[in-house]
Amino acid sequence: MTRLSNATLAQVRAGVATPGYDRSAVKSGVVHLGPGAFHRAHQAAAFDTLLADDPRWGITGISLNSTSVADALNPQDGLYTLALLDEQISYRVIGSIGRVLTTQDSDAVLAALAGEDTRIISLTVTEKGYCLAGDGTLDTGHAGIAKDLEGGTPTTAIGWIAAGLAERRRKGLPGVTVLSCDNLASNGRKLGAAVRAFAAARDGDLARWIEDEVRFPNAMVDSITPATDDALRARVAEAIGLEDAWPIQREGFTQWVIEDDFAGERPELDRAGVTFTNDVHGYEAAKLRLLNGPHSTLAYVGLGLGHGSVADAMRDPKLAAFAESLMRQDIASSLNPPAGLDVDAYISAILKRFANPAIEHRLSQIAWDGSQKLPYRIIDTTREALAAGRPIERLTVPIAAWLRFVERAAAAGERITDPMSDRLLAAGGDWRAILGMREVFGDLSGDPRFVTAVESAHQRLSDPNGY
Ligand code: CS2
Repeated sequence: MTRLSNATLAQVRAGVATPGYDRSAVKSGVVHLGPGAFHRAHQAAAFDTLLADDPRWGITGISLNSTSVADALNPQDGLYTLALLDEQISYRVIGSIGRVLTTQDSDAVLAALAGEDTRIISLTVTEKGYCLAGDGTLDTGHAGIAKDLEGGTPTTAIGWIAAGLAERRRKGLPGVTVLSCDNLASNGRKLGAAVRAFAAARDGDLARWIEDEVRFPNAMVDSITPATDDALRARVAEAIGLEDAWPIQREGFTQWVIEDDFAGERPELDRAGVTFTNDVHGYEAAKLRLLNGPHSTLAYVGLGLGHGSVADAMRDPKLAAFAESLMRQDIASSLNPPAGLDVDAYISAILKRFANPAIEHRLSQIAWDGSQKLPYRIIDTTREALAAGRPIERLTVPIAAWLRFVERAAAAGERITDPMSDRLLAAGGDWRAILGMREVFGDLSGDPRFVTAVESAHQRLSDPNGY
């Protein structure tokens, strides 16, 4: 079968949207670290819409740890298909990514970061890619950060951003906007502080230049994006009439709220449905706590019950009702929603998205990196509930279910995907040892009310249905 590329774009079957702009006129205004499925489903689709009006916002992707995205997309001139999984599935070929570099080609990566046309450096590197300590500041003891601080070719996202900014300064270029698109509370603030701390440890003048010239807006990103599988590849080949090595799928819903704090010109992403605001915090907390928190709950409780996907877990009436009570009774009271966000309606919409039967979103995928995700998703809410004197019985269930998940893996001699996996599995038989890990639980580790509530939930979960 002929492969998707610039040369074959005109052969894409009728009914599939293709870039309605001249790709050869597109400039690379965005350099994106981590062009994985979420980026290609979300930000790249928004820039694709914008490119119809303004050719200055094409994307250069940079893969930090693997060549697989570059290998799949470069032979396709960066083109790929996005499947939107609503009641009716629709397909759209996205053209905003021009090329994907890998950090093996370090000169090209540096040149892209310090390109004259580059105005935004964005990133989706997941929670662990920020190399933060438990208090949210740069973990200078992190092996990658320690190595990058010594100099040489960077290995971490933080090291690369600092190197790119140093090069921009050396070349006399203006600063840029560094835009975090990961699910961390106050992602921009934390990233900015981490990059400045890294720079300060190497070059005080660079740190001051960053302070003056570079902006790090907070942002909330949302769109459910299950991993690509062979079934998707086959469906896409059928729909577009060409081979696509790495199509992406997501739900129809997408949301991107960005703090209005840019270095220089702001792309008119509002034309692509993006919201610019001065108060991202309210949106961010609502999304992390009401979507990602229950997602992790369905994952850890659901896996214990043998469910495979989010939609399967939502077909379990007891578990679906539990998730809803958690959201409406425990999490909603922790929020300070922005004006205009109707929390009840937001919860109903999320529950409907979870139940979407067109989406096969594996619970095992969501269960990755629990030590990094739970603090933002559940533990912050639990801490605030305790401080305010609200009950925490339900909130401790996902935490206890995660402990059970680690225990099961340890007992079966299985690996888990988590940067703390070695320590977690070593402690797997002793949940108290895990609860003592302050980088995950912070001060709650030493709070007897918290430990007692987790112990009781853990006990109840000796029956997977006993939550
Ligand atoms: C999920 C998220 O994998 C996970 O941990 O909770 O990827 C979730 O689907 C997105 O944040 C939705 O915007």
